[in-house]
Amino acid sequence: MKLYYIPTTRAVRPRWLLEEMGIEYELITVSMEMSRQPEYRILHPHGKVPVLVDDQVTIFESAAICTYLADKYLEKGFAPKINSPARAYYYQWLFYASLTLEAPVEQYLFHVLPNLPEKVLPKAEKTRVTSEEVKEWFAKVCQPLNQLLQDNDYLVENRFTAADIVTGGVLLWASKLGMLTDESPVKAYITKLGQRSALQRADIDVDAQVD
Ligand SMILES: N[C@@H](CCC(=O)N[C@@H](CS)C(=O)NCC(=O)O)C(=O)O
Repeated sequence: MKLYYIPTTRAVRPRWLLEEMGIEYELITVSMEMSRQPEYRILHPHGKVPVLVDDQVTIFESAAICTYLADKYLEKGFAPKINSPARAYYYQWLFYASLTLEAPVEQYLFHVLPNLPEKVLPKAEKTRVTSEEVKEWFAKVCQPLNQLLQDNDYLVENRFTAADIVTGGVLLWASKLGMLTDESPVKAYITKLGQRSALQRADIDVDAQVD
């Protein structure tokens, strides 16, 4: 199984899950140069990470990879049983993280923080939006999570699943960007997730430079 990867990106999410499950994998760090090559574009049409290659499966999108892996190794216990009621909530949080929660975080990174290189986002393409506006949007989308996490340690069946990795991955990203300042159940949840040894192993190359 090969995971195409860049440290500190969304590619950490499937790596985190692989570490949680104790599955062996080969990590291939993708340089900017490699991501432009036609051979890489066959794996990922936009030249991004992560990509997972597992026998006949070549799949991109971090949440899809995590969902695939958790199902493939269902016996490891990182997804609720297929067709169980918990499974509906599991899907809810996986989709919520990718479609609702990540939007303000991406907006903050691209349009509020000043230090993105011109080649990543030309100044002319920056949207006029204030830090407060985006933080307010983010706080609003965090509300259902704060509500749930008031009485629960994890998102589904109150046990750690791949939904915590995908949602937690977005929240950890938001936290690193400085979007989460006030004490809240979400903040306590992120602190707890950050203490997981599998995440620490997956994020070990946090300071690595990739060209
Ligand atoms: N929705 C996709 C986003 C993929 C994505 O944007 N990956 C970024 C890293 S977080 C990337 O590969 N950036 C490198 C580049 O654009 O060259 C996912 O979750 O996998």
